[in-house]
Amino acid sequence: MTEFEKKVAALRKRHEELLNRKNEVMEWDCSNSPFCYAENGIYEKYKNPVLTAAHIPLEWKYDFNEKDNPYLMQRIMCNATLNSGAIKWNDKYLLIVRVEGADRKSYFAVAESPNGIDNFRFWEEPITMPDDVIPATNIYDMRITKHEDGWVYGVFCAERHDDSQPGNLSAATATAGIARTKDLKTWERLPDLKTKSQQRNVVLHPEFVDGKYAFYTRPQDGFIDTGSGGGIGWALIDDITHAEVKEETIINARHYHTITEVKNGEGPHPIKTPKGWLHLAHGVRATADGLRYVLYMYMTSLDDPTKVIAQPGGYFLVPEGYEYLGDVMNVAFANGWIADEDGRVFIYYASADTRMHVATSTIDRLIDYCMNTPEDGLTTAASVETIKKLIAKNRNS
Ligand code: BGC
Ligand code: BMA
Repeated sequence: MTEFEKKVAALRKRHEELLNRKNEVMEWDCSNSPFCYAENGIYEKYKNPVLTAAHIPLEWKYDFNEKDNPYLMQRIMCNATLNSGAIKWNDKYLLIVRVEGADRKSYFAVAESPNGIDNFRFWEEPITMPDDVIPATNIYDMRITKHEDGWVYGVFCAERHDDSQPGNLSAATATAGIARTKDLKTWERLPDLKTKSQQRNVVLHPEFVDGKYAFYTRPQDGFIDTGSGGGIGWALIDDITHAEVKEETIINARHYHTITEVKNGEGPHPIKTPKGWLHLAHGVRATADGLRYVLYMYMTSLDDPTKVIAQPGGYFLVPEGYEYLGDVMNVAFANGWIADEDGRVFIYYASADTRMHVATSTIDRLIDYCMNTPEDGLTTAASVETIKKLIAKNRNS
């Protein structure tokens, strides 16, 4: 073996070890402040992330020809694996990962695991996503929906420079891109969603409603600011191949001094349960240190998916410990989850726009959480009353 061959073999061995690493439920630990993982009974977090930039195939980074790459350098570096859509597919747990290169361009790639918590492996090549009429500069954060029309849809954010402000390099527009597939390999791009405002976090509901396609939307005045956009919206659409939002109603509003004060957005499409649709979403508030992204849940009615029937107060999941650290600090974001036949739920979330994790729970636990967590009373006085009610109940039981 030449020195080069030895180096390649060592590299491949380390990579295999990383890919084969077993994952374990994380011990809750608050003794080692500030790395406090607080037990909540609602879900389990895991020791290792399920995907990092180091998981992508070595062939995507290295030129393995000794003559052309004698130093065995990475020719194309990878920055992060984050906000992933998720779907159970031929008994495997699949993530449609947002992979971000060192060049800040995101692309989609499928990673597959036999059990949903470890051994995620990327398929051989990233997804080639066809462009809409006006090509996007960047695409990211796909929500995947197996629709009852028989197609699998991916809805994602397509970002372009806002050419109406030529002097401003940071002026951009966010639009919902729509594509569909039957095999997660070949994608047919449909025209982007037409709406009055900019849109991020658009999600396709899995069922027809009144014979129409239904979208969760998130109207926003600008590229970053939601402005008058009041929260998570809902729109019915006649033709998915020319999708246009004519009427949009806000179904999950933002509120002053809550976790959703600045923005909120639907996560993956909701899970249907006998008690209602279970929703996972993100809420954003401003801090002196920038925006804080946390996850929260709510439920809507089976008869009327625009009607909220449970709204547990506060957040559901936040970054903890090393999850705070990364490209964009203080961010937990989720756009994929899988409800298994046995009632288990795999919640895929990214931390700090850097890596992917899994948290596990069950449909029953999540319904219990949604139905029995007190609502946010929106003031300190109300929160104290809520706590005192619980104390009184515990006194009497
Ligand atoms: C980034 C996204 C981010 C958005 C708004 C985009 O350029 O790629 O990750 O959510 O800006 O900050
Ligand atoms: C948003 C999202 C994500 C990202 C987050 C934090 O606007 O759409 O892409 O995780 O910002 O940077």
